Amino acid sequence: MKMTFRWYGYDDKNTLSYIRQIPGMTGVVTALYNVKVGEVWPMEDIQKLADTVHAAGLEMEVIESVPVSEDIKLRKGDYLRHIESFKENIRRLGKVGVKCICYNFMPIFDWTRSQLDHINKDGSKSLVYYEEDVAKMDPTKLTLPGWDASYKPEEVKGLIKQYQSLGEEGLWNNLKLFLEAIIPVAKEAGIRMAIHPDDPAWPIFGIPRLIINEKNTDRFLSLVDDPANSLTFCTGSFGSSPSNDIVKMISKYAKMGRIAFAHIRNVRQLGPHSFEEAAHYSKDGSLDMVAIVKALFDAGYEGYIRPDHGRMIWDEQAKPGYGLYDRALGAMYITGIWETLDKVDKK
Ligand SMILES: [Mn+2]
Repeated sequence: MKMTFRWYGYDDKNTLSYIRQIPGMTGVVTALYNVKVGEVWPMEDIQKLADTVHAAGLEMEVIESVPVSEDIKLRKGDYLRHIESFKENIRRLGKVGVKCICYNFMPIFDWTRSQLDHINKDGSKSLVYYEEDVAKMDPTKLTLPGWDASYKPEEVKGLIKQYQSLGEEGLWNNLKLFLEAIIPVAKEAGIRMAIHPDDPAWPIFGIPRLIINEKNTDRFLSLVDDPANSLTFCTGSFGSSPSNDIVKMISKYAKMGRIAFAHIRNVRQLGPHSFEEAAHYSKDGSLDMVAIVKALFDAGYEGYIRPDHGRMIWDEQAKPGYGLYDRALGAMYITGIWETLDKVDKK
């Protein structure tokens, strides 16, 4: 495995030199953040980003994310042009040594939480999702860091209606047609496409969500049965739902060779549709982190791992979920489990 760390580009106060100082770190997971969804990423900006990362002694083999436009997901408006842009972005990223692209197919709402600064018993702060609070939210006014905030409330309302009438089967069909267009390009560019599951792992605000459980993930992988069509296995997203057997799923997909990238984090499940993000340490949440890492190890996993959302600790001020400290602890914890498995294995 290769341990990586998300870096939000030049404005990220968690600098490349800080990231480089985390033991075992091989590279960053990043993107261009100033290009409109559906447009082509300028080659000189991609090259500059790669050069900057490489100059810091790190690799840039994973991009998270190349966003998929609502037009593509709905197959309306500018979708054909947006698909061409997406294909061109794959080709361009391949030219600077990118090996894996994370993306998602979540309608309108990216990851959703009811609160970003819930205070835990130990004084740290976490992102949480309480079903009763989400039920009271007005989805047209909702915005969270990292979301595409370019839609006005009335546009969001319109989009929700369009997804409701498209329905789950319609969305599956649009995803299949998208994959059929991009996977051959990715293969040619030497890139594995790695879809991120929907977060949380159930439909919200009455709109369909696809990558939420084992059955749907099986279906996704069969849409284009090729290693270039793979997963970003996010333990926290799938693990938001107690009905998902995370260890079974990660073990199965790793053995199939269909995990290109893994987001490893822990969650405390509070019910079927409520959870709190926890420290990576197994005892702090509901997931068995050793069993999760062991599943990858036993499958001979050679893909990328990054610690996922961390808590806010030690008074750090940062983008919710993306402070330096707790994610660095998470990275070391995962690396420690991996090293232990490796050394015990060789005895
Ligand atoms: Mn994730």
